[in-house]
Amino acid sequence: LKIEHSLRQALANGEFRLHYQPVIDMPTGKVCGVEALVRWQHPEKGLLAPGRFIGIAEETGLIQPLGEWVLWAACRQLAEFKAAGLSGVRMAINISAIQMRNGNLPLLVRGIIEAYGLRAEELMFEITETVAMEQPTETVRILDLLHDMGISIAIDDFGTGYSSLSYLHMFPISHLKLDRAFVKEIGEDTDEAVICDATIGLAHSLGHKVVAEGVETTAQLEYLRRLGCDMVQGFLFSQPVPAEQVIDFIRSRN
Ligand code: G
Ligand code: G
Ligand code: MN
Ligand code: NA
Repeated sequence: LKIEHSLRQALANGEFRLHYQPVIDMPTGKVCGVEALVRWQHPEKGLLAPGRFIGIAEETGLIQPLGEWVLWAACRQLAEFKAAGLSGVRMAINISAIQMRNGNLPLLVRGIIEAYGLRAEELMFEITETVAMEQPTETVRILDLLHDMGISIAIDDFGTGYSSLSYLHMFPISHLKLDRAFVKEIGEDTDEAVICDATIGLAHSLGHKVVAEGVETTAQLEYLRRLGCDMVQGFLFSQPVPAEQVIDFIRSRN
């Protein structure tokens, strides 16, 4: 209850921040997108990672206004990237299960896009497998509306949930984000490396692009390149950083 109150205060006081992690296009090595990751600049505790508050925000329903703030902030930042001359950078935004059940989401998103003069094609929404599995009928309906607008849909943390690729064909997805738990084991002759290989092959045969998360070494990068992985993100390139820093990073590579 106390944390719920302070989350509410934090929203009112503007204590949330977005950091951005670049997503690298494998063939060209250029930055093709960024993922927005929320942080809480707590007045006493410092910068808090989402693991500390997203769960509570979901339980208390505060994820709705927080998620809405994230959408506005990420889209405003994308408009600023473009105004600063950066092009071809897609903004990926994490969407919680609770937000996906809000039938108003497509209209809200349309309003934000229009307010900042963006194109829907410049956005990607990341949902976890578990989100997609809960209330699949309603989720499919909302995802179809977002997809019809032109927004790309990615399944996040792929491989950690319960879904199978055969089930996911119901959803209008274009990207799978391979969870970093699998990437971590690459090069060590493990089942996880085999799973990486098989997942990329299956995803491609279904027409999906694959983004590998948590790439930390050049050995992992080169292995993923040989497997035909389309995009990568991870500490090898950059941690999630404030907008000014990600702009410098993009300028230095593109
Ligand atoms: O930034 P960090 O690596 O600590 O993020 C941890 C997790 O928090 C991410 O995997 C993501 O699922 C979740 N997360 C980060 N930002 C957001 C956000 O804006 N909305 C939601 N719903 N989840 C987020
Ligand atoms: O949305 P998702 O749950 O995938 O959020 C990405 C999380 O993974 C963020 O919390 C981010 O800080 C973290 N992360 C991103 N790149 C790396 C990496 O290379 N290594 C590790 N250990 N964590 C990473
Ligand atoms: Mn994500
Ligand atoms: Na992830």
